[in-house]
Amino acid sequence: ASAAKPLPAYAAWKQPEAMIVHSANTIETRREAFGSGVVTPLRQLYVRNNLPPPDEAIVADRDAWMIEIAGVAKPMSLSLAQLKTMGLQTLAMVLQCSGNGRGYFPNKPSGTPWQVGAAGCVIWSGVPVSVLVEHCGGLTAAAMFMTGTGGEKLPDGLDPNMVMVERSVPKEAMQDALLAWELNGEPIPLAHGGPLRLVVPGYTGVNSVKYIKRLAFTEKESPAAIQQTGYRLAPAGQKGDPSHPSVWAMGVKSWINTPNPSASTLKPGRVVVQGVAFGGVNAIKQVEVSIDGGKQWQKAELVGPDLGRYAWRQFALPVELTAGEHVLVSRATDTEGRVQEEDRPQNSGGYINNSWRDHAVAVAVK
Ligand code: MSS
Repeated sequence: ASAAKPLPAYAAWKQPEAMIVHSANTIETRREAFGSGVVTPLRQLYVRNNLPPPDEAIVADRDAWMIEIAGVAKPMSLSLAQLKTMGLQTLAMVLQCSGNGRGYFPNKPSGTPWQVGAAGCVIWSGVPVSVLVEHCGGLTAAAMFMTGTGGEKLPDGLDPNMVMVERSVPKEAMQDALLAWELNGEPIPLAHGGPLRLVVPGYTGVNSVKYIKRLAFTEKESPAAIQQTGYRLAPAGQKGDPSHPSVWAMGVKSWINTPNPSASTLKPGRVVVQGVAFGGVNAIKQVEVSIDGGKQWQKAELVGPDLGRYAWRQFALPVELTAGEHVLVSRATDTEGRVQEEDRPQNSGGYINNSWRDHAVAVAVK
């Protein structure tokens, strides 16, 4: 491994031993750092920014943060203080980058080669978007998408559409979405989108817009490049365009965190294979584990608290490992009967890698 990069100033409070710093805007949780506490501690949660984050000054007076609401019967501007008077919901969900697992694509798509750690299970508190919409008199008839705009200051002299973080999701996704001001019981740190963030449970991370300054119910998808050409499932070798599916809902996925390849030496005998599983928009029904690379499977136990359909479940299976090499894999099934795929979906961006085979863990027992 090359020399470790330091954590950037805005994320200097992260736990360095737990993180892989790919760049100042891409910081991953190490596979071996995921514990068995279900909720990912903020000091270990990954960070991904498409633009450098705004100045820390935006979280100095959180309640003064303003958001504009459009595409509703009564468009309005609201402060965070006002949002806090409207309602409260708390939601546990997997926050996962669209490109998590990109590092396992053999053709090396451009973008951060995330392994498993561009994901975490976190708890948001805020006002339900549905409550806000009701407060604003309901959606306009033309509304088809929920479009969130990030509050970054854009570089001068560039076409805003080329750089801004503005994402649209189908308007149905508003059902369980929140405008959140708290993360794991703390005011949302700047690194994770404070003072106010749109969170869209079951969808990939890019759809949960940080430091949101505008929420609009729009007839069309955002004209921003990040929506039109970025985050599209384009065939390998092709550039994304609006004819390719947008990267929206996550699929069924699981992986093993313990034991892991960095475990120095494992002795022959009993070991508890542990990992996490989630179904994107659906809850997890079961997880199977194989210690022979996917030839034979055994049902694992779902352990720990069930924090709802958008959270991940931990699984555990005690197994006997004999001396030699073992390839450990897990495969999840959601409540709709969808089984985690064996292969990754080939696409030029390296998105949505749910392949159980790619997430295998090879361990040497001696
Ligand atoms: N938002 C904004 N505003 N900006 C940016 O850059 N990014 C994305 C999201 N949101 C952004 C936003 C992404 S892309 C992701 S993943 C996420 O976010 C992350 O988160 P955190 O908190 O972890 O950092 Mo991929 O799909």
